Amino acid sequence: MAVLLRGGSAAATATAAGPSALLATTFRRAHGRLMPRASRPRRFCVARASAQSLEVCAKESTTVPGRLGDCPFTQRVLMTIEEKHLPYDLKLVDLANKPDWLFEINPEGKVPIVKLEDKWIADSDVITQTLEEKYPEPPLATPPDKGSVYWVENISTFIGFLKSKDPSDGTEEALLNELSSLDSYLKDNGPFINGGTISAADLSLGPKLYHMEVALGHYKNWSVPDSLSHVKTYMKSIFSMDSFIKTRGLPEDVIAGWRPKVMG
Ligand SMILES: N[C@@H](CCC(=O)N[C@@H](CS)C(=O)NCC(=O)O)C(=O)O
Repeated sequence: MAVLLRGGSAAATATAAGPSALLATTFRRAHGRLMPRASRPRRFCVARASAQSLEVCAKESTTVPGRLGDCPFTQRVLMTIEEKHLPYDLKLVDLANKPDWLFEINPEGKVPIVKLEDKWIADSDVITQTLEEKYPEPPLATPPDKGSVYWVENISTFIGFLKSKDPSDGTEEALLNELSSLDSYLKDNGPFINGGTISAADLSLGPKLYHMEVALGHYKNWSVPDSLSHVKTYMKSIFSMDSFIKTRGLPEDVIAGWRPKVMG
């Protein structure tokens, strides 16, 4: 697979080869501008695929083949890697047509999966914790008392409201209650979960709030009320981070991804 990340958006081209075959032809993701694939001399491309790059298996877009998809767990991992300024190679996986090698490296057949020191690691919780241990600078760990705040990991009420067909079933109210708690928390402790600096909890929550915004905007014509100003400012801050913009899925992919849940 070859990866091309330019400017603020992520795009990638991929071969159907397995993970080890991919490494030899992968452009190393580095900070700064990358030249278009066609204009790169081949020997240069191979030379840049160093053993130090992290390999990241990520969901492929369902609307634009060869582009990074809309998985919030993968985005969390990629934002962590970006914030730690680590080089990486993306391997896009068509989750509707999973290759055999995916199950070899993760029997659950899920992404994200990251290769660290020749070992494949699955699950965004495990991956981000391992990255923090191996690459402690800059530190991103959220102190346990703040990171364990219940809404940080879930925004579970968003899915209930998204799936709801009955406007009076209380699912919107449940989401608003959850967001109100977050708003109060951010008002007293913000602007981020750990105060003035971005930390792991924000990198987990931000992509989920993006899914909430895009999916509820599309399917319910709903947005976070202006009264929850701290949540709105929080979302704006995270959504404008370079690491977020570079790793986010297209709104079309987010919408397509939630369609079965909405229709089901
Ligand atoms: N707990 C996992 C969840 C990962 C996950 O559910 N990934 C989705 C894509 S967003 C996936 O791979 N789905 C494929 C499937 O369930 O078959 C994590 O945090 O990494």
